[in-house]
Amino acid sequence: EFGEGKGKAERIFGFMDVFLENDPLSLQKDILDHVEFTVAKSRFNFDDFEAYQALAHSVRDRLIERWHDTQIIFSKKDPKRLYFLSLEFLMGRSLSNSVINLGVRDQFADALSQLGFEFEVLAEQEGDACLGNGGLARLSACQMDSLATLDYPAIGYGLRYQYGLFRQIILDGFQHEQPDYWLNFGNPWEIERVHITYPVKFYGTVTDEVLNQEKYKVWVPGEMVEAVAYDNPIPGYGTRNTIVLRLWAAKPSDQHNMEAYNTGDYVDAVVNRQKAESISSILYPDDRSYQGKELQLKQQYFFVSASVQDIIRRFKDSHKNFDEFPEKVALQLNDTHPSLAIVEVMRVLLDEEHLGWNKAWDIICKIFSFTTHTVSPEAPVKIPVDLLGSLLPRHLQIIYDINFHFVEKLKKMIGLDYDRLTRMSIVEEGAVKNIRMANLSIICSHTVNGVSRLHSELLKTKLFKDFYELWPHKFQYKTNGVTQRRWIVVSNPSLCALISKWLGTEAWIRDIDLLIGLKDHADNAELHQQWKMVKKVNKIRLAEYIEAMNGLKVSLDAMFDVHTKRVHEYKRQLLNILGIIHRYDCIKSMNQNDRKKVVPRVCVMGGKAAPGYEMAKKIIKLFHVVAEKINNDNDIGDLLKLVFIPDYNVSVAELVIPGADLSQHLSTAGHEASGTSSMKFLMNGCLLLATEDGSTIEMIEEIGQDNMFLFGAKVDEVPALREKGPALKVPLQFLRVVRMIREGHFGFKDYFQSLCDKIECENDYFLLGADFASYLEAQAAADKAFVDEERWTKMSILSAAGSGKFSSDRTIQQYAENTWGIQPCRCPF
Ligand code: 9GP
Repeated sequence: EFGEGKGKAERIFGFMDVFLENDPLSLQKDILDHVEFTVAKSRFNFDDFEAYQALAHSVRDRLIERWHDTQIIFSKKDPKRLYFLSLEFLMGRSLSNSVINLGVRDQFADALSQLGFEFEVLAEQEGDACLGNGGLARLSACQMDSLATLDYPAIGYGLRYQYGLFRQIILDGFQHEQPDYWLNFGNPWEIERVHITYPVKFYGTVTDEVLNQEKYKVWVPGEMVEAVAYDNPIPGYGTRNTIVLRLWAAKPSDQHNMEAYNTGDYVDAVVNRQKAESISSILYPDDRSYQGKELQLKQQYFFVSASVQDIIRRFKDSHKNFDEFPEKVALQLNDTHPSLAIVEVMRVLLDEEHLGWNKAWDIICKIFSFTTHTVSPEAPVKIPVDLLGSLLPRHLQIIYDINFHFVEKLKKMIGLDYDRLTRMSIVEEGAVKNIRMANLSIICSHTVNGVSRLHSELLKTKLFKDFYELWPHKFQYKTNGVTQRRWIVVSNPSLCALISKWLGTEAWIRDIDLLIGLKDHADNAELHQQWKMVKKVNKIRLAEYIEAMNGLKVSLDAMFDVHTKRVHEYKRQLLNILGIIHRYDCIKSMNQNDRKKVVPRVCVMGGKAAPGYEMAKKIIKLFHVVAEKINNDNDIGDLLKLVFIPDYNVSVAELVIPGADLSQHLSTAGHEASGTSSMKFLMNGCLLLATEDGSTIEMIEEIGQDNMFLFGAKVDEVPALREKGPALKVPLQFLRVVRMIREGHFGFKDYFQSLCDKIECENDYFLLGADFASYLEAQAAADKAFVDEERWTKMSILSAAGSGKFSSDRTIQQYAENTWGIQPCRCPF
């Protein structure tokens, strides 16, 4: 039979394999075809951007072909599928990643060079797809790559925002935001599916109807919007499997606002239809707090409703009833943003499929798993009941019903402990009644995952303690990981080649555990030499970028010390700046002899502050004023240079990370759920200067604390330090650097007072003062290690060698086995 065993299947796939050829002539013909007919330029006259577009379309053809083949196998074998629901995906660029995963990078490069183009130059033409804020969103992208590579039958669902994450512009050292209308130049990686659309309903009323003597609820909507699918193929590496990320865009529906039509107000009706598109137009730029704003809630429901309809349609295509639904469907909630999916599935099963409460509830409890990405008690989403009831009246009823059943069951289990019952209820009582999306997600999911071991402990002992005590079996953790395909193979080709050479194989690109083999060569002088060369090549690349961006020439002999991530008080970019001021102050007071011993540093910072986050914006400004002073101090020269990289995004990260010698991860212990950028730095042989927080604790186990620069209070020490408040002793150096800012040493004296107050007078919640001395010690240890080149290189090799655990391949495999219950389903070659 087709797709099984030998014979016909292999013949068909054999034929399919030659459907699109990958020899230079065929590739050139494909590219020129696309120049002529897709880009509509003469094949005798086209520029780099047009060549990029044609190239992207030729690659896309190959992705589509493999995706179709994968679909055939999935349809035939009907495995249990994972549906990964996430409101954010930070995909970055697709070209290089795709050709590498397809295994046609060199072939395309050859074909292009014969046409007079350079692959690397064309790759630079691509813009970034920034459909997400930070860690959570990039994690989703890495996980999609691993799902495809490991042959798991999965589909990602999200929103196709017209405006991605804002572009950060720095003017006079202040952050300004500009809209990122990323689709301006088209997006060759997506396929618009005009025939895959679903109506999504909002507002209206719920009525009772009787069918076959049974009472049913009927939701009569007040507004209808159409969800249109845009498919983005995601190729696996070393496999034919190509899965899809399906993003929904909102379009007006013919029945958009029934009332306006009925009243005959034509112009209003058209304006309202246009408004429909705004649902998927903008990504909310705050990476932590999601308040229950109406448009945000509409976005959440819009993408959830379309995805659920799509999932149920696919299931019903090949099944007669819902008996097998839990054996075929796993739904992953990436944080609480998609949690309305629970209620939506319940609504469909009750009101449209008429399964009855018990059967529907039984299904719900078997299909959902939930991962939370935060440690902040304020972060979990709460939706005001009034808002939810007006936008989704039927969903509110269902939530109340779920809560009623839950609380009744809970009373039987724990008795009338009203405090606990109140804490665990889905409905938060108070002046404003709220729906707690985290409680809903925990109650309805079979598994609740944290993103590192420490995070999971904090969930169990603090954030979700009540639930953990009730259902300890539900709580698991999967330490985050990142994909080595993007973060080594694509972004650091020289290191990739070196690793393959020393391991004698490229197999580590799919099997990251092999990376540990580098450990055997950690003392090899020849490897040291080549390892240093690779770092140098990447530092040159970064230095050139810095010069092009900031006009600043930096010394390659300096330690490139990088701190790049979203700007947050808890991530303590401010601690880094205070450390820099201290370093500057020390150098200034040294004589020429002592200065010779100073390790020159290039301190690189990058990251966006949420537009409404005043403190974070002040931190960015502070970095700039300090940079201005130090960089223009001729007395300092190359000993200390500061660089802010504006608009830090995935493709900039691909350039910055390989060029870093040292990277900083300074979150106050207990605040970073996991952290993933540290994993990317580690894989690139960059040494970490970090607190014992999030996944760093597991890194210490893999790499050894001697190969890292650790500092700061540990998570169990933090509460006692906070307790001390103003009585906490802080080092004199700390007081001195804060005073320098207060007294206007760097200008903008008044502007920075509130920043200084926060760390000096207002309890210093994130403990900068308490951790300052040990931070400086860790910095001094890093300086000391850097001057001993061979020691540093060995530490760097050991960092990369020990980074295998932090591949998203491991994370995904654990999810597949322990949470989703899915099996690989491989497309034959
Ligand atoms: O802050 C966490 C970060 O620690 C984690 O690595 C990442 C992926 O799990 O998620 C981040 N959280 C968010 O981006 C939003 O809560």
